[in-house]
Amino acid sequence: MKRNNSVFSQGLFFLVIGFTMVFIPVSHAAAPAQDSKLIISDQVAEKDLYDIISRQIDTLELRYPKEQACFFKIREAVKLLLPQNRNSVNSLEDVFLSFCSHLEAFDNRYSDVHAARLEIESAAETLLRKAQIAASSKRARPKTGSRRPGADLYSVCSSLKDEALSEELIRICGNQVPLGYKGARTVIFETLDNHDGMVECIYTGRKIQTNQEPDSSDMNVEHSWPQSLGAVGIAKCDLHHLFPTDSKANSKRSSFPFGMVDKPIWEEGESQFDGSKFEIRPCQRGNTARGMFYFSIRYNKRIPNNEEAVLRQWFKEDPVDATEKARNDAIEKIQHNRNPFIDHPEFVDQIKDF
Ligand SMILES: [Ca+2]
Repeated sequence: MKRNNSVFSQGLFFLVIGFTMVFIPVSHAAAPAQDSKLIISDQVAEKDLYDIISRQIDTLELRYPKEQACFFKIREAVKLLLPQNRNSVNSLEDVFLSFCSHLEAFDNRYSDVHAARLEIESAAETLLRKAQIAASSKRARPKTGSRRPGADLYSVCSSLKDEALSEELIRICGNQVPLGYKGARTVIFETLDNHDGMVECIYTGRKIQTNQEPDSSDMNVEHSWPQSLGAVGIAKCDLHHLFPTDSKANSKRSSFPFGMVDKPIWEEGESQFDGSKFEIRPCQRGNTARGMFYFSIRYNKRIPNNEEAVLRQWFKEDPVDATEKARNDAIEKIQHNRNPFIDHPEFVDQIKDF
């Protein structure tokens, strides 16, 4: 599995989050890159997104004519995200990361293109998200009908192992209806993880009283699988690995792997951090492990061996309980897919390597 390890590039995903919520007419895109206030939303059509990117690149190319080779690579990469070219690539996400790396190389050489770069990347990320949604809807959707949640969905899985089981589970759980990141945050704080008006941080146990999304400096949404390691597009808003967290605990965990801590430099509510690993308090360990296993299968991502060994241990220490089952049922009602490792924890042992 290819991964883009550039810290700078990884940071971009956080930077573009703020650009995705408000729709401003596409005609604004014609403004020069340095003046534009364009903000991209999912409502912008793919052709218009491509036009936005093209115009921004045209503007930059006029300013930096010697960089034609770099612009050529950027244009070629973004073309692959368009509907007519998507079937020719194996991984849309890799295309997006390649696109970002070319743009980053250009940004690193010039100090006045950063704002344009963020706009171009925001448009490209929206294209990626649309491409992932289209790919998801193409797959056969299992018939849920009047099925009781969790029943009969996995009838052929008990005899399968490893790759065969993974493929079947992707077929079963790989068809969710994405909420968008704003939608996911709203759901978490207003309904999914709001119990009698209280929302609890999974790491520290701190609770806040709220009926809406709180200030992000107080409580935030944790991506158990970090955005910088691949939780982009529809994965960024997949509720099965998202949980409410205290903002300080969230920033301590950052993108660090989960693991056992001997000498903590931070601890709160039984969770600990030693500067390189984050240890989760016991009652949340299994929930997070099952969320990570789901993510690995659903998005075809590998978990590093050291971290996987800890997650397998945590998965056993903290078995599925009624609250976790209820959350899985609630998520199915919202995004129309389930975490198979909550429904059938034994599947974890049928996959030797996530
Ligand atoms: Ca638990």
